Amino acid sequence: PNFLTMSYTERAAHHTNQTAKDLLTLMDRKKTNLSIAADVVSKDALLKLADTFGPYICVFKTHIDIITDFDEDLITQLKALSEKHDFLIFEDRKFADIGKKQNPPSQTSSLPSNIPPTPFPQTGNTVVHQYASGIYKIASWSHITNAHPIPGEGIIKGLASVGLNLFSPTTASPLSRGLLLLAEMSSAGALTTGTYPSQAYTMACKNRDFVFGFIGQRRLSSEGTEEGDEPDFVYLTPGVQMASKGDDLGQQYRTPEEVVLESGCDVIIVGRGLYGAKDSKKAAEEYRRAGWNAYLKRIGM
Ligand code: 5FU
Repeated sequence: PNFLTMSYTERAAHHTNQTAKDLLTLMDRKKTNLSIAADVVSKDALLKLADTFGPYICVFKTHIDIITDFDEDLITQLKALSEKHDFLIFEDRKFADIGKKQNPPSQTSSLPSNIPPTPFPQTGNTVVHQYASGIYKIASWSHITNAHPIPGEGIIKGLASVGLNLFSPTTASPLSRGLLLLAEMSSAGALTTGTYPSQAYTMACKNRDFVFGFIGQRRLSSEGTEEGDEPDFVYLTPGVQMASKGDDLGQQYRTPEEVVLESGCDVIIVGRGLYGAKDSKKAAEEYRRAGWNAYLKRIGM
């Protein structure tokens, strides 16, 4: 199948991960492939961005660790806004540490008996805790998160042991999370070159229950896969702006057309181009329309 010319909704059927299905159908339903990079440092500012840009976006991208006055009420309110405006939350955590423990059985049995059991400590290591625990408990509220493939496949296994085993505390129904691998970065001099993206691709293919896409600058080819056997992935692309070509710290910008039409990516992630604009709603509608028209052109509509 040629996923490039297929609608998002048609592609949803080619995914097993529930978050991927939810995202792809949401995009067509809401007619948007726009995501905001909400890089603000206070709770109020973050919630304001979610409420202002919520109607225009499919994904609200956070860096939760830059919020100076983080509290649990922020999460409660953000979740409510995600339901009100129909968008998914993506914590851009860029996990990059070890996943599975070398030797889980002996570690488990050596736990002192006065330490109460916690949901995940026996099966994984650093990223398991970073995803499930700490102050932010990312897995409990973020539909999507991402990881660098640099530590090897164990990072995916570790994160999946959390993200695919969650239950809603209120309804007791499963909450299947989704993971994106960082195949390429937008910044100048990024080391994600050579065989790096294709190795990320191979890792993703082996873990499609959890990994449903990439952060990247172009749709990756699947050399070596049998014809008709090619899996689909969703591509979310940062480094998008229409008015500027970059910043003074190495960010490199491309337009929605370049990203969606020429490079075959799916979701445009825009930060300063949106929250830096004088007229938020006008900018949101411009980026939404540019991204959406590029998609319609791509699928021949
Ligand atoms: F993985 C990446 C990447 O390759 N480039 C990025 O810029 C992530 N980003 C994020 O996208 C970065 O952390 C910001 O949150 C956002 C870009 O914001 P901008 O204001 O549109 O440059």
